[in-house]
Amino acid sequence: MTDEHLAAYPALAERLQKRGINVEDVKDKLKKQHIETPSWGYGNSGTRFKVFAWPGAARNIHERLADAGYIHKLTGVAPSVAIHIPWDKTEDYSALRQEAQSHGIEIGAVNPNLFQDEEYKLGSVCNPSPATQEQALAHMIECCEIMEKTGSKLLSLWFADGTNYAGQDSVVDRKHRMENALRETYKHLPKGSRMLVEYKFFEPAFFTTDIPDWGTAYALCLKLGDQAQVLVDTGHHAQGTNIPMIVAYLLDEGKLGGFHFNARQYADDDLIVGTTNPFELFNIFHELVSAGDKAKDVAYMIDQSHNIEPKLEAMLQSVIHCQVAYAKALLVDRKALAEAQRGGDVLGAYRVMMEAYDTDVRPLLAKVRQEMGIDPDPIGVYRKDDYARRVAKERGVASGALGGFPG
Ligand SMILES: [Mn+2]
Repeated sequence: MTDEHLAAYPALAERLQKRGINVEDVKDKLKKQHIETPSWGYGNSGTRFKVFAWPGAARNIHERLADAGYIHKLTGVAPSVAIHIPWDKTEDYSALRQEAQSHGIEIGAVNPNLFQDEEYKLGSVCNPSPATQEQALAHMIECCEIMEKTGSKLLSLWFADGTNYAGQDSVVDRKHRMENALRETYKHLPKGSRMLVEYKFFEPAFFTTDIPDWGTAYALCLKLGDQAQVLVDTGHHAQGTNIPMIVAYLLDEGKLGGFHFNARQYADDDLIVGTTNPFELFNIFHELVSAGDKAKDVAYMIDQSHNIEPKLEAMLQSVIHCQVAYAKALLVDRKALAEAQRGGDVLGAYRVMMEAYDTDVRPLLAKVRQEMGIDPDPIGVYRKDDYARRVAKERGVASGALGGFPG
């Protein structure tokens, strides 16, 4: 298969060049793509019904770093790993940073856990109890300190806060508690770092959610300042929501901080990105490419829960799907698109998009990988390699999961 893709590259390159696409420029951009994988995606996690333990699933932060390093080695475009505190808590964060570097990766976003403590039953920062609010705030500040020590530039916040029944709590009081906690945390952000505020329309709360949508997250970030931006998790919207349009709006306002990529069929399913939603993902990347420099600091992170699929292979597949979507977006003939738009040529514009979307970019990606000095077929290498077999033997089948799952 790989040889076939590499053999098909010259013809594809010629065809693209004829369409006015600068293939060298496209390859350059693909080589610089950066997809961050989550530490929690390498350990056992699953659904509320059952967590199926995977032989070789990472049992601690050290194994999670090794796995993330392995995915980066195979793909060349996953040079950082997001961590979750306290799941990835350790005594010496400078040592953790060095350990990550020894695997060829850096520590990426730091994610505080604001949903697992007993005290958080009625919420974390929005909890009616001042003591619990304090506890949640102290944890977020602790995560800012961890950012300093690990060299992380991102504090990634998701709150499970909300209510389940009418009258349970004052929506406005909760709004004020959220604003207060974010304002206090913002003061502790390391220099040059950013706070990413994630939203989710429901779950675990089912009546009100304290940050239910991008507009609420955006309003909070506007009040906070330049270091606060919105994080778009692709699984956190009502059915039918046009996510690429949200992306375009936030990008233009300078308020798109990053993504949590995953796919869904029904709600926050956390499936492998690009499986159910490849066209949506393409349109998201089209908006990112269209935004040019305004998209230069966007953080691309994967946030998934692999329940029945092998952890490493799932992560590999996810990174590859992000590469495919970005590659296709880079092939959109922007001149032709602008002309069609100016002329009101509805279907002409649509066909420009589809010309890019329908292009088989596998030869292009195989060539990019070859030029990066890695194998053009990461899945093939993974399946032949002994890494997964070796860790299955060394680590065995771990009992227990991380317990719960971040948004
Ligand atoms: Mn998320």
